[in-house]
Amino acid sequence: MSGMKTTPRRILTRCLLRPADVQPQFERFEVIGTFNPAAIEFDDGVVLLVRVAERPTETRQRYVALPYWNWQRGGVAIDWRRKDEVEPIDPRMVRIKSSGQIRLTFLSWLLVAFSRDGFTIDSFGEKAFLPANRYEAFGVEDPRLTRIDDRFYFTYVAVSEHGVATSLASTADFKSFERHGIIFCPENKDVVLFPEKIDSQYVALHRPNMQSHFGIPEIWIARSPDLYHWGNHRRLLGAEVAWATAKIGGGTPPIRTDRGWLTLFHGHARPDAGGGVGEYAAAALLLDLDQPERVIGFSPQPVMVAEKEFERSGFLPDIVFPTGLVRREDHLLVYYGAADTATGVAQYSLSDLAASVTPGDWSIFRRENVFGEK
Ligand code: MAN
Repeated sequence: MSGMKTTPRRILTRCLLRPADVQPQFERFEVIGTFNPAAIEFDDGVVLLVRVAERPTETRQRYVALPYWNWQRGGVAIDWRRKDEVEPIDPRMVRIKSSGQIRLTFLSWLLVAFSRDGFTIDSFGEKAFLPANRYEAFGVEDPRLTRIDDRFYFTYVAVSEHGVATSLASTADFKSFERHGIIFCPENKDVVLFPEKIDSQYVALHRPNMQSHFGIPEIWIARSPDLYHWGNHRRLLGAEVAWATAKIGGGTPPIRTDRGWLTLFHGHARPDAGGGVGEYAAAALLLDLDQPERVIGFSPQPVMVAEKEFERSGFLPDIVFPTGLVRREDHLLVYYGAADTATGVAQYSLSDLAASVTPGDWSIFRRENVFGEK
């Protein structure tokens, strides 16, 4: 392996939260996932917003239970469908044969959790962030928290029969939340906000999911004057990441470092054989501080792959999905979803992670990454 950068080692890994640690929110439901957490420094500790996935405990022979949020009545409901009416896709979803529509086998909401030391959960917040409108009927998922001035903003995925969109909400205290509506219309997820304005504009990474299949999903970058209206869209990263052949997406909201904006992104390779969902791994990306549309470099190989038992087995095995980054002096705490089941935290040295990034030989992509160039 001479000439190759060394892969940064995890200094420490902890499983922070498992489904058994959380009470279901809905009657006659069970928690099957506590994963993909947003995380940010708060009150001398860390606050997390954890995606909790629940499914009905009742089973009926020859039927599948498809839970949803009845937004008109404001409560959870179950759509029982005959098994011969649906086609199973993977543990997460089925396709309704008559309409071709996809439905989830679970419903997600967001739980507030507090940690003083960053490695253990001390308490949960009282207020749950539940689905609330027609765009959230199949759940609210995968939040990402960014502090902008004195307010905590979080993007989250709103899933419904209208598609997979990304919405924005905010809070000052994690006791009450304000919804700001959809900021990226379907299909778009993995939206992370930068913590500072650049040239008086907010900046976000996002991941449009094209239906046309001209290419594979890529990470894009956009700017906004007010967090609501997004424009100046540019494609940032995709096919040049050799190990992310099926999907790539933003992971953690970026943090400012001497070398540039540092963020972790995830990538997904299609499994060799049919059946499984395939591995999700993560790597570091550095963007220019003044012009984040310019990629300084990325780690050519994943810096984080599923290796611990709780990452290798669960609802969907072999998944690490970073969604939060907290800096502790010269270390980073990476908060992530493990196997679509649990929440983990992994500690890295900041300089190790930044050193894994190589500009590499991808000059052909550079021109289109420069803001203003065609
Ligand atoms: C994918 C997965 C699921 C998620 C849906 C809708 O299938 O990420 O976990 O529920 O998208 O967002």
